[in-house]
Parts: sequence; structure tokens; C-alpha cells
Amino acid sequence: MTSGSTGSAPVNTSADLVVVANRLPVDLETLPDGSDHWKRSPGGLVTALEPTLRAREGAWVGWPGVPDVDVEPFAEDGLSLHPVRLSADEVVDYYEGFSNGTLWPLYHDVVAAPAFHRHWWRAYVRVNERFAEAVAEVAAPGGTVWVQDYQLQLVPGKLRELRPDLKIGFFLHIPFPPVELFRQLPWRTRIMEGLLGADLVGFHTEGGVRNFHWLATELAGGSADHDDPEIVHVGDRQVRLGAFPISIDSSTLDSLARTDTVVKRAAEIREELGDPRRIVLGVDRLDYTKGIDVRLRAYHELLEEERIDVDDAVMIQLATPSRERVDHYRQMRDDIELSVGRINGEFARVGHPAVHYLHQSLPREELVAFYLAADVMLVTPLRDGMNLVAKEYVACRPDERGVLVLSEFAGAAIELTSALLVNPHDTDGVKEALYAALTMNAEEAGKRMRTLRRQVLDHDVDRWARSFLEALGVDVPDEQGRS
Ligand code: ADQ
Repeated sequence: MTSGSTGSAPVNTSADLVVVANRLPVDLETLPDGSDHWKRSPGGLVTALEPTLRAREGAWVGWPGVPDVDVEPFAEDGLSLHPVRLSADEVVDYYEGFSNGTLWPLYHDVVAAPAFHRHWWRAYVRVNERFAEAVAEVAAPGGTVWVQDYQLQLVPGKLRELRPDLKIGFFLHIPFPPVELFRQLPWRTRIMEGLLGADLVGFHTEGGVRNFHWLATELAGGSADHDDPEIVHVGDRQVRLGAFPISIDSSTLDSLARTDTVVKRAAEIREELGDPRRIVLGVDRLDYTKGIDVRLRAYHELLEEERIDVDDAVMIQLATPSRERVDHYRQMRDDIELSVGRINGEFARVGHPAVHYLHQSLPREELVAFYLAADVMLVTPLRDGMNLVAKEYVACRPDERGVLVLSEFAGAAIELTSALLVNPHDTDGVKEALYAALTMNAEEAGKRMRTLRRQVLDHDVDRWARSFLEALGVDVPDEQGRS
């Protein structure tokens, strides 16, 4: 069923498949002339879900990224988009506060201290209810809803109250924390009850499944299934749990990395850097969980110990600006910029910085060229749900060169076992792995990269989305449109 919209195409107001995420796959932007327009945000999630959503005339419910605006549902590129309004205060309390000041650090092993504020929690409840109400209005009878991530953990429970006819899936993109840490949360039972409103709760790893299973049975009144450790019984319902490691659009990145433009640009980057023997790369959202400080420390020590020098190797850190209004993030940015300044102050020569630091988001093609130029990729988070950068680097190396150094605390480490795995808390270990990567012979590097590529190319984001939806009981058409 469709109705009119602000755009030219009709909007689906009774969708068989609804995705709900904190953000819409487009951002509302105001141009210098004061007019508004929609800019696509090219996230992996959109790419993964678009074909299925289109095939089913699906809908997406989310916040358009700007506070205090009322936008009617509209259709964009065959997708029906349903904006949820947030006030400026709600952005502060629900998004920057409870989501990113409480849940984010708590779920990432408390690498920063989470703050617990009752007014943040109240805003989180209110906004989650609003999202659930918006979904309840657009989902077709008996339809399927896929709820995304930590900002919306109360949506499954509320939605089940409003629409018991729906099939509800929930996927958590960040780690589900160890039991002892989760129990710190004053509203732990409410969160568990919210999540248990779903029919299927998905995590990146089996560890998340186990932690959740324990809490569901010990804390939230669920009971274990005697035959299946991935089922929890809640009243007369059963909730299925599962590990669904997310991935990337591997073949598109692989093809992009083979194009003449990207190959040429990668060679240019090396030249612009003064033709160093080795290029070391870090690419992250600027976040304290990503361990950017860890790798800078290791690099600094290798320079101090004269095991590398600026004629020999150069480090590039690309950091996308992120959550700049949250305190921890402002502090961390200052710390990192201070470290980069120190390293360059001590070791750079005119025209030869030791570390190139760009606090910028790069266009896709440019990023792929950096991946292709880098001899060593450093991915050292203290904790990460998956880490797509590690997989992107591998997909961008059809030349089968380059060495990946990867934290064992990233979800990706479970699949990418041929990387050089490191404990990011162990500076000596990171330093030795970095040195080993810098000096690894081509034969061993090639062998490792081939194994990594098999894994990443075989397990792409389409397979991830398909396996989750199939576990939820949705019939997913293949590329030829067959069910
Ligand atoms: P993130 O914490 O955002 O995602 P990650 O998985 O690494 O982390 O994805 C970051 C994305 O941003 C990558 O696609 C990367 O290419 C891009 N990016 C980073 N820096 C960039 C730059 N300077 N310029 C351009 N692009 C840049 C959360 C979880 C992860 C989980 C994902 C998906 O924290 O653990 O893997 O969701 O579930």
C-alpha cells in the first residue's frame, strides 16, 4: 500500500520489511543558499540491505541527523524513508549521553568510564518508544522488522507490545559486554527485557551470544533450552540467539583496487611521501576504543630505538572526525594530536614527517588507494565489535601484498587468523609485531594475504544480511531475484 510523499515516488506505508536504525541512510543537509537537500550516507549497512529492501518495497525508519526538524516520509531511490524527530535536548541526552556516554564505553570493556545519569536514561526510553511507534505505523500485518544497534535496545520490547503480529530481529554492531560489566548498568533488566522482545538477537561473535544467554536466564527471567544453547524461553515465546559476523562489499572493493585510476593513485601517494621503503597505515573513526594511541606509542619506540628511521618508513593515520561534542572524544583528539606533534618534533626532518595525520574523512576511491599503497596496516582497537577497516584492507589487496597487524580484541580477529594478531595492551608485543610486519619477506606476506582474502571474499556483507534474515525466517531472493 502506498501513499503520497514529498518526493516524486510513492511512499510505502505498509511495508513487509522494515529496517530501523538510529540514522536514516541519508542525511539532511542545508546548502549555503539555505535550501535543504538529502545526501546519501554510503554506509555498509545500506549497501547490504538495499537489494532486499528494494525487492520487498521495504522501509527504513531513522533520524535524519538534524535536531528539531519535522520531515514527512519520502521515497529515495526506491526506498521508503520514515524520519523520526529528535529535539536538540534528546540528541544531547539520548544520543550523545546514554548511547555514547553510557552504553558505548560500558559495552567496550569500560576502556573509558561510563557515566550513569537518570535523565539520560529517561530520554533513551522516550526516544526508543518513539522509534517503536514509528515502526508500528509502517510495518505491514505479519511483516518483519530488523532493529539495528545499541541506540535502540528497547525497541524490540516496545514494538512487541504494540504489534505482537510482527517478526522482530535485532542486531548489535558493537560487542555485547562481559556479564560483570553489564551488571553495572542500573537499568540492566529493562535493557534485557527490551532485547528479549525480539525473535532473533544477533551478535558478531559467539562470546556475545554466551554473555547474553547468561544474563537472559539469570537476570531477566528467561529459561535455557535443554537442547539448544542458542535458544532462550521467555514466557510462551522463544528467542533465538546467534553469531552473525558482519562483513563488507568485498568484490566491489576488490574491483575498485584493480582499476587503473586507483593503481595509479596508490603509486602517486608513495611518490608524494618521498618513496619510503615502507608505508604504515591506520584508518579509523577517531574513537578512544580504536587504540590509535597504542600504535603511535609502538611507532615512537621503534624510532627511539633506531630500529626504523624516517628515510625508511612513514606512518599515516587517517582519522574520521567523530562525536566531537562528547567529552571523552575531545580529550582523546587532543592527546593524539599531542603525540603526533611530539613524534614529529623529535624525529621528522624538513619535508619528511615521521607521522602524517589527517583528521578528515576521505572519498572511497582515495581510501582504497591508501589501502593499496600501505605495506603494513595497523588495526589495534582495545575492543571492537568487528572492525571493517581490517576487512577492507584485505579486500583492497588483489596484488596479495601487504601485512595486516590486528588486535585480538576486534571481532575480526576470529576470522582473520592469518593476520599478525596482537594484544593492544602489550606495547612491546605491538612493537614487535609491527617490526615483524615491516621486515616480513614477500613469500610469507603473500601466503598470509591469500588466506585472508579467501575468507573476506567468500564472506561478504550480502552473505551476512542473508544469513540473518534467513535465521529470522525471511525468504531472501538471490541476485537473479529467485527465492
Ligand atoms: P565503527 O566503529 O564505525 O563501526 P568500523 O567497522 O571500522 O568501525 O567501520 C569504520 C568505517 O569508516 C569503515 O568502513 C572505514 O572505511 C570508514 N572510515 C574510517 N576512517 C575513514 C576515513 N578517514 N575516511 C573515510 N572512511 C573512513 C561499528 C562497530 C564496528 C563494526 C561496525 C559494523 O564499532 O566494530 O565493525 O559498526 O558492524
